[in-house]
Amino acid sequence: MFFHNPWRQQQLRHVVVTTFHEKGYRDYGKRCIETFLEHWPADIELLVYAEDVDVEERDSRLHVLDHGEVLPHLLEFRDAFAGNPLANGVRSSGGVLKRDYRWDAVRFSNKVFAVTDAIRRYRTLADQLIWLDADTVTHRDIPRSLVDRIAPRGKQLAAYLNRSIYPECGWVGYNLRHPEILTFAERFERTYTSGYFLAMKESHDSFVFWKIVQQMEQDREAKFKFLGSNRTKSHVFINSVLGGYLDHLKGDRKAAGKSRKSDLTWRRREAWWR
Ligand SMILES: [Mn+2]
Repeated sequence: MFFHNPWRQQQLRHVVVTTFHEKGYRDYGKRCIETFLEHWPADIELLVYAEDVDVEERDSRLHVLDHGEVLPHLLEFRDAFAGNPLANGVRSSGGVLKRDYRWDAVRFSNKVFAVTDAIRRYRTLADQLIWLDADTVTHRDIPRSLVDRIAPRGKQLAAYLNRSIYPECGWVGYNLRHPEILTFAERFERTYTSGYFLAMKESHDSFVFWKIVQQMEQDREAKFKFLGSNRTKSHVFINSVLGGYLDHLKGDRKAAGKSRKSDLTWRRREAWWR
């Protein structure tokens, strides 16, 4: 006989999504896939939006989509703003042209259009969609209970790595059962396609994500789950619960294949960090 146990949280269905281009595949994407297949629970699949690159790995848990084929809105967006320096990270400051990722909407739009496509694609097939940057390495078996525990539930539309500035969007858990999830996806995409990002203080995906979720919270359309810390400014990913299982190779850490010990704000005991 089976009893319904109200204390036991229901097991959720999860899917993980990422994207990379050819160089990214060689530099970190391949390792992201390999370590995913090695350390993630067997019932969780990885969806990859691959841009002009053949992914060599074959696995029943790995699904590869051709970026150029399935993301027509991204290609239209890039074409529309290709000639606009303001959309490509170049701004004039005191008469001098400066490059800065904070305004490189075209570069970071990859992530935006991939995640919005994945949200629509998996809307009825999974409960949580986890965006995971391809410049991450999974270094230890991830317990299924952890993935369930940190997932957004009920009125929470997403679970993200908050910090004192815009969040770290290398990991974002989206609640596919939330009634406003398609509204979120629509706004995320439209901020770019409409050109509205040009009027914003910064236009990379993390900043735009932050502005949209803050507005949704203020308008009481959705709540959110916070996986980070408001006291941290940088490296919130590896200093959160996620650091026990994953590393996030930001910037030049990609070449080293590992974050620096000095990136940790507290001592981690896992083998990876020793
Ligand atoms: Mn990253």
